[in-house]
Amino acid sequence: MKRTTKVVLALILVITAGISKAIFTDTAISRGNSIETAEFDVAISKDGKRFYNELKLFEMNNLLPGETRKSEFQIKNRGTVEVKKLTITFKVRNYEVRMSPSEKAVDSTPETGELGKWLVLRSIHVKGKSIIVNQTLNALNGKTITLPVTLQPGEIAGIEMTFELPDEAGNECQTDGIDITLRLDASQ
Ligand SMILES: [Ca+2]
Ligand SMILES: [Ca+2]
Repeated sequence: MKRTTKVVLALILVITAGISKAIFTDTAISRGNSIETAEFDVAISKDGKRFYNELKLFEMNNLLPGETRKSEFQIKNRGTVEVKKLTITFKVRNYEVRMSPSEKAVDSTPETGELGKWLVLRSIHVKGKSIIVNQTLNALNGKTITLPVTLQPGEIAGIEMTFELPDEAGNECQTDGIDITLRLDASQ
C-alpha cells in the first residue's frame, strides 16, 4: 500500500516536470527584425520605357495664334507605397527669342517676353479624368494643381496637357519663348 503511494507520487512528479519543461522550451525566436521607411519615388518618361527623375518633356516651336498643342508624358510610381496625392507645380520664365520688325512696333520690352500673358493651359488629362485649367502660363507661375489620381506601386499613368495660343495673341508675342518647369510631387 505504501509502495503504491510512492509510485503514484513519483509519477506525478515526472509528469509535472515534463509539463514544466515543455513550457520552458516552447520559445519562439525572432531575429533580425528591422523597421525601414517606405520609399516614395516618382519618375517621368516620354516613351513609357525609361523613367527619369529629371527629363525635358517638350519643345514646341513656331506656335501660331489659334493653335492648340498637346504634350504627353508618363509618370510612374517607382516607390513601395501607394501615392495618394499627386500635384503639379509650374514655374514659368518668359524670354524674347528676338525682336521681329512687327513686334518692335508694339513691344517696348526687348528683355522680357510676353508669351506667358497669352499662352493658356486649357486642361490636364490623367487616368481618364480631365482637369479644366483655362489659365495663362503667367497666371500659373508658382501655382500648384492637384491631380485627382492615386498611383499604386509600379503603376504608370499617362498625363496629357493641352496648351492653346488664343487668336487674340498679338504681335507683341511674336518670336517670344517660354521656359516651363514642371515639378511633380507625390505624397501619402
Ligand atoms: Ca517684350
Ligand atoms: Ca515680345
